[in-house]
This record gives sequence, C-alpha cells and structure tokens, in this order.
Amino acid sequence: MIFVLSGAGLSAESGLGTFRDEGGLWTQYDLSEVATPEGYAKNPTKLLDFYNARRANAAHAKPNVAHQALARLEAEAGAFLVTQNVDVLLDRAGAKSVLHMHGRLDRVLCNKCGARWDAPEVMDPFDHCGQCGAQAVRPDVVWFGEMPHGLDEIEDALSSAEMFVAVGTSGTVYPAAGFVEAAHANGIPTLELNLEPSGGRFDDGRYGPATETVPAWVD
Ligand code: BJW
Repeated sequence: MIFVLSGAGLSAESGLGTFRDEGGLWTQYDLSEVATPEGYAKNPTKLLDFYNARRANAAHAKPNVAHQALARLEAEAGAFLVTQNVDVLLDRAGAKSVLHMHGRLDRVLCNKCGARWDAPEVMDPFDHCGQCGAQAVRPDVVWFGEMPHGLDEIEDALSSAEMFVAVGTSGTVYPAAGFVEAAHANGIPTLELNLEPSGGRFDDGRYGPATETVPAWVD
C-alpha cells in the first residue's frame, strides 16, 4: 500500500491559502491567537472569525485535479490517504477513507462531552452543545499543543506501507513532519511532490504545481 501525506500545497490551486508561503496565513495572522486553545480562551470571536472565513472559502472551493488523482489512487491502488488539511477537498473529490489528522472545518466539537456534528455556516462563541448543553463548542480542528487524530492507525499504516509520498507540505509541523523519518526507519522509498524541495530527507522528488506533478505521478 502507498501511504500519502498531504498538506496545504495540495489545495493551493483550488484557491485556498497555504500557511508558510509568502502571503500565507501565518504571515497574516498570529498563530498563537487563532491556532491554540489559549488563543480561543482569550478571544473566541477573533478565532471563530478566522475559521468562519476559512470554512466559507473551503465551501466555495472546488477539488482540483490533484485531489481527484489521489482519490483515484485510493480507489484503484488502495492508497492510504492522510491529510493535514481541514478543507475536506479530498473527500469532495471522491476519496472514501481520508484520515483527517488535523481535523476538519466542516465539523464542530464539544470540548466538554466530545460530541461532534456538522458545522453551521457561521459559528458563534455563544453556541451550545446539542448533546450536553455546555457552552464549550469549538471548530473540530487540531491546534498547536493538541494531539492529532489517528496516530495509532497512522503508525500501523506506515509500518505496512510499501512507499511514503508527501504532497504539498513544508514538513515543519510535527508529528506529520516526522513521518518521512519513520518511513526511512521502515526501509521504504520516500517521494516528495511539492512546489519546491521542502528540505525533508526524501529519496526522490518531483517539483512543480500539485495539479501537474500529482496527476503525472498517479497516472
Ligand atoms: C505547493 C503549492 C502547489 C505551495 N503545489 N505544492 C519543537 C520541535 C518539535 C515539535 C514541536 C516543537 N515545538 C512545538 C512542537 C509541536 C508542534 C509543532 O510541530 N510545532 C512546529 C511548528 C515546531 N506540533 C503540535 O503542537 C501538534 N501536536 C503535537 O505535537 O501533539 C503532541 C504529540 C506528542 C507526541 C506524539 C504526537 C503528538 C499539533 C499541530 C497542529 C497543527 N495545526 C495546524 C492548524 C490546523 C487547523 C487549521 O488548518 O487551521 O495545521 S498549523 C498548520 O500547519 C496546519 C497545517 O495542517 C500544518 C502543516 O502545514 P502545511 O500543510 O505543511 O502547509 P505549509 O504552508 O507549511 O506548506 C505548504 C507547502 O506546499 C510548501 O512546502 C509549499 O512549497 C507547497 N506548495 N503551493 C504544490 N501549488
């Protein structure tokens, strides 16, 4: 099985901003204010404004040919798709079993009872949990200092994978940034498809826009 890890570069050509490129989200926003539990506690309105705008952008965005190619790779070759992206564009391209390790923008989580449900178009700091009633509702995304989802499943998949491929990620955020080293430790080939070399230790790389490199590699 081929293990594919994707990041923001996969969705860049669908019109969604990356984080660390020139003009990226972390050059416009202070990540401690919009991507940490402490930021949410301090100013929930500011953080929800950030996610409400990104949810609207993602809803209006269309999956691109790179998302579609990865969905085909899942269907035809049983690839295991892990994404750091919260935009759900791989799912909307037809992929069936995407592991959203940093959560998803279209879901809401209750911090008190753990209930999850579909996000409304606009979240409000005064929203209550439909299940337990607590005013502890938040976007179902993984902020700095929080545990990403599915790490056991990811470790199992990496240990049985025949190849590791990273698509459109800078490899700066752990634990995802460490997967390439885990792949080396497991003795499998590693390939990077990115706009430019990320600096990670890959055996091979193909560089250019994801809408060109990903379909060319898959097909
Ligand atoms: C294109 C393209 C095109 C552009 N085509 N390519 C010190 C050392 C080690 C770790 C830490 C440390 N200090 C703190 C930590 C931990 C911290 C961390 O890693 N910090 C680093 C910044 C140092 N990590 C965490 O806190 C994580 N949790 C954790 O560690 O829990 C404890 C734990 C313990 C033990 C085991 C396991 C865990 C949680 C991290 C949560 C990250 N959250 C965010 C926000 C999510 C919600 C949201 O979207 O708002 O996730 S931050 C942001 O970065 C987002 C992304 O998923 C993530 C990765 O970004 P990505 O996708 O790589 O985007 P970019 O912009 O960085 O790169 C884009 C790439 O695409 C570039 O390379 C471009 O060239 C390329 N590109 N256009 C192809 N058209």
